[in-house]
Amino acid sequence: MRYTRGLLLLAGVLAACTIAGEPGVLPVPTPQQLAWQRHEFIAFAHFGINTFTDREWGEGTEDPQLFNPTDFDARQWATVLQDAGVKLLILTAKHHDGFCLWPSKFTEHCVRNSPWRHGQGDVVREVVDALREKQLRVGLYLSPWDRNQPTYGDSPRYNEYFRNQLRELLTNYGAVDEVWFDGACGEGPNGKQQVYDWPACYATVREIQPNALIAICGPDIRWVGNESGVARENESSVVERDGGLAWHPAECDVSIRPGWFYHASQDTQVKPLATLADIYFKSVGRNSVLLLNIPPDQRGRFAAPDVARLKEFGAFIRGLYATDFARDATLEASSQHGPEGSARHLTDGRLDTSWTPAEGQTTGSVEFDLGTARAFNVARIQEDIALGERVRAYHIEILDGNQWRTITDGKVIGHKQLRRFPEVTARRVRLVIDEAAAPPAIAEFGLHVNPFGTAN
Ligand code: FUL
Repeated sequence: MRYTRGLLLLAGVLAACTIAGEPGVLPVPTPQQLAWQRHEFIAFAHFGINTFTDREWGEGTEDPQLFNPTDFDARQWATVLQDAGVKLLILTAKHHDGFCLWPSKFTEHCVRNSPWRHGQGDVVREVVDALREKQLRVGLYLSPWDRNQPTYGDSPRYNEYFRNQLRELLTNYGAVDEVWFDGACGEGPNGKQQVYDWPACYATVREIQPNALIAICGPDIRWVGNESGVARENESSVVERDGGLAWHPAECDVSIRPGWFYHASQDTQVKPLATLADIYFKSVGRNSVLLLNIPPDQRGRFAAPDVARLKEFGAFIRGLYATDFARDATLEASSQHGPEGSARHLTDGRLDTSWTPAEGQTTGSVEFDLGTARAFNVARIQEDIALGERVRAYHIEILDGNQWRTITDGKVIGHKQLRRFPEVTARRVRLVIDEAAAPPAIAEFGLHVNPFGTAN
C-alpha cells in the first residue's frame, strides 16, 4: 500500500515557504472555492461494511449480507448536522473494501445484495435527499483503492471501472459540491501496483459536475497534512504549482472518535468539547476548513454521545460569535479608500465589503474604541479572499495605560484568523497591517470571548 498523501504534505510545506505574489498576480479562489471556504465547518460520514465488521479497513471479501442497518435514518444525520452549523456532508460512497452504498450496475459488491430494504435500498440517495431537505451540500468519497475489484492492479481495466462508477455517482444524484479522492493505492490480485489515471478522473468530474471541487488527490482542495484537524499557523491558500502560484486551500480532516468508522467500544472516547473547540481554533481559526467525521452506527444513525457532543459544539461556535465587542465600536482608520473602503465595513457582518487604506497604500491601521473597557481573549480578522490573500504581516495592539502593547501578530490572514491570547481588558484596540502584497482588503474584525481560555 503506497500513500501519496505524504507527498502532498511535502508540497504544502514547500509552498508555504515560497509564497511570492506581486500585486496583480495574486491568485484568487474560483467562485466554487470561495463558497466552500465560507462553509468553514463541514462533515464526513464514514459508513459501510466496516460499520458491521467493527474494522477500519475491510479486505473486500466481506459478505454484502453483513450490511444491514436496523434503523437507518439519514434525516437524523441531516438534522444533527444542521443544528451544529455544518454546511456540507461527505459520504463514503465506497471505501477501500470496495462495497458500494448505492446499487452500482458495475459490481455485485453493493447494497443491492444486502438484506437492507430487501436489496432495494440506496444509501447515497437517502443521504443526498435528506441533506437537500435541510439545505446542506453534498460531497462524495469514492475510494480509488478497491480491495474487492478483480481488475484492480490491471491498470487500464480498473481505471475504466473506476471512471464508470464515478460517472454513475455524479450523474444520478444531483449536484455534488465536493469529490474526495484518497491517495491510498495498493497492489491488485495480479501483484501489480495500480496506476490511477487522474487526468481522466478530473475530466469526468469537470464534464458532469463542473461546480464540484476535487479534494485531496485533486487540484481544488488540499489535505492539510495530518488527521488531527490542525492547520499550521499562517496556513496559506496560495501554493506553488507548476512553477507558478495557485489557489489550493487546506482542509483539516479529523474524526470525532479515534476511528473513522463506528466502533461501540469507542462510545466513551468521543472527543471532549474542549478538544473540539481547540481543533476549531486550529482549523477554521487558521484559514482552513474543518472536516469533522461523525460515523453512523449499526442502526444507521449517529450515536447518542456524538449527537450530544455535536450539539454542544454547535452551541460553542454560536456562543463564540454571539459576543463581539468590536461590533459597536467607534472606528478610526489611518486612511481609507473612499466610502467604498470605509472602516465601517469591518463590522458590517459582510465578507464582500472591506476596509482598504487610501489609494496605493499597503499598510495602515484601524483603531476601535469599545466605549468602555472590555475583557476578551480572541480576535477575529478576515480578508475578502475574493481579492486574494493580500496581507503579509499584521499585529493587534491594545492601549494599556498610556502604552500600546501588542497582544498578537501573524503573517497570513486569509478567510479567517481566530487569534487566541491570555485575556486582556481594554477599551482601545488597534489592528495594524504592517505589510501587504497589494492594498489590503479587510472584511471583518471581531473581539470575542473563548470560555476555554487560551490553553484549552
Ligand atoms: C484515509 C483512509 O485510509 C481512512 O480509512 C479514512 O477514510 C481517511 C479519511 O482517509 O486515507
